[in-house]
Amino acid sequence: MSTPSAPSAPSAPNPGPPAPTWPAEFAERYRAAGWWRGETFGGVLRDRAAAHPDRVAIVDGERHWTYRDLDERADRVAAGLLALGVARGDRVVVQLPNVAEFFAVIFGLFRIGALPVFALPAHRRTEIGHFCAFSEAVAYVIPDVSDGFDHRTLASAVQAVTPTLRHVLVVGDPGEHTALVDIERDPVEITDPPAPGDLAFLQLSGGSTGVPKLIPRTHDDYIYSLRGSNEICEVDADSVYLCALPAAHNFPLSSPGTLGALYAGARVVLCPKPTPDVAFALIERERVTITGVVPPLALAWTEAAERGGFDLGSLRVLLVGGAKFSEEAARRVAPTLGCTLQQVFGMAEGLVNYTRLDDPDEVIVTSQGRPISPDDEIRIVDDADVPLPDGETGHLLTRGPYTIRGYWNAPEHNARSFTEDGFYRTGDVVRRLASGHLVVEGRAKDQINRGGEKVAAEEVENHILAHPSVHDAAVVAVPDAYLGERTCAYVILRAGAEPLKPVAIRRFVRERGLAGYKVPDHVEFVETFPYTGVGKVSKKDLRAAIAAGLAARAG
Ligand code: OOB
Repeated sequence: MSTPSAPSAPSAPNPGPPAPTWPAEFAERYRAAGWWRGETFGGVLRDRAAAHPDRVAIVDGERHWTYRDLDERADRVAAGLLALGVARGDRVVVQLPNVAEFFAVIFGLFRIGALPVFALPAHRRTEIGHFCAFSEAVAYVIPDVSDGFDHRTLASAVQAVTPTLRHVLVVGDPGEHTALVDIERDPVEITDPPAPGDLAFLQLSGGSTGVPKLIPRTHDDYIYSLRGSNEICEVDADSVYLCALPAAHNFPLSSPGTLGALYAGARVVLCPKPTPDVAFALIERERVTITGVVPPLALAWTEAAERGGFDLGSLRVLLVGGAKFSEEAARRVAPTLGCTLQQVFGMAEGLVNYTRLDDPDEVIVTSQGRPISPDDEIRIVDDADVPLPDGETGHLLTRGPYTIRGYWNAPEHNARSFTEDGFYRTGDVVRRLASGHLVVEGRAKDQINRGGEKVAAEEVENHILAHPSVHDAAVVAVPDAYLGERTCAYVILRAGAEPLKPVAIRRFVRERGLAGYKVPDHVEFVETFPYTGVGKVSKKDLRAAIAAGLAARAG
């Protein structure tokens, strides 16, 4: 073993603020129950690589990485990061598409106890700038060019305004930055590895506020959600999981996802694009047994499967979640794809519900499942937080062994998003069946769920309000046959301002560096907004107005 070179830019360690965590009596209970077993991601990978080094862990195109390969690459990245001065507790924004290096990087970070901050490939200057600044990230990991977008230029712009951001590491041609392969070093002993109760990473919240919040997840709690998911989804060492959604999202990461598959010693196949032709070819070639998609993709897949042309016979389970899956669409899955539908209603903050593989068909197509853990506490309450009897529709609150007790560094927001006794206010409106299954009936949070991609209304409104001609803005969901919902921005122009076309607002938002999925699908100029009794903009009335308007236009 060689020793790492001296850190290039030594700086005082900055572990960031302590994350809100479970009170001791809960932690003890979760350990005693066997939910938290004292494992870490670095240790799990080491164990799997020792148990079956030659088994394939990751398939990325023609590349096949065995468990030994992945273990070694993670060690090499870990040694390289340490040599750069990246330390335990440091934050590193990771924005990679579905490539094998994603796993080398995150397991390298897990090993040294530095925290990946999981950005999505679609994020742009505004989001990345915020994640880097807010988390005081010391490094940012990117592809060179992905989907026609040059991430190196974005990284340069963010680095110029983020003093903590010392390193930009590039998978591919580094341009003015550093190539990931060039930092990799021979493995070194990690003297100060993270403990099972330590934070493993920061996940992104879909959010309903002006800026996205960061979700602190520990090794213990997340690994429990993987183990529980594997059991429910029957993932074992013979499974082959296709990662069709962006790997960094909580659903394909952990439900049971790539990390669940790796925990089981199974094989992960990376899908560069979730279109039926690309995904089906991989399912056929790699004999994929399980995968997960959002409802619009499930629609596209069932339609494509009806046309035939691929052998999908290996597929046993299709997980569908991230947004409400309509009963009609749900009924088409088993007959067309020849597999069991498993609905999943989860959230990056924790709680994940699954329909069970042996649930009656009616339950599978009409409910969003029940929680992973017997220790997941579900409370369904009215507007005054008063618990409702079973069967009534209300706000879903939850607490449990893999649901966070607070966002990272957000005390004021936490006071609103959690009850005093630690229940997370999901913002979802649900009803519980006698079997314990939940049916998602709606949402109380000010968010648009665009086919699984979450858009916080307030965030987009703030950007529109920055336009010099805009007096006020309100962003709401409009129903959409394909995505479930799209976004509509209602805009009031300033008195005397020149009239604008919708495209001007859309371009303005895009040019402010917001992810494409947050650019409003529709823009409507109005003279005034409907208001509620207390003088707030009535989004309910706005939603009704645009739904009626669209229906009239559709004839
Ligand atoms: C998943 O995670 P997030 O954090 O992007 O979004 C969570 C929110 C939920 O609070 C709910 O509003 C919505 O997404 N949602 C669903 C749903 N699954 C998620 N709404 C209705 N039906 C469903 N099946 O989206 C996520 C995380 C882990 C697994 C699956 C999805």
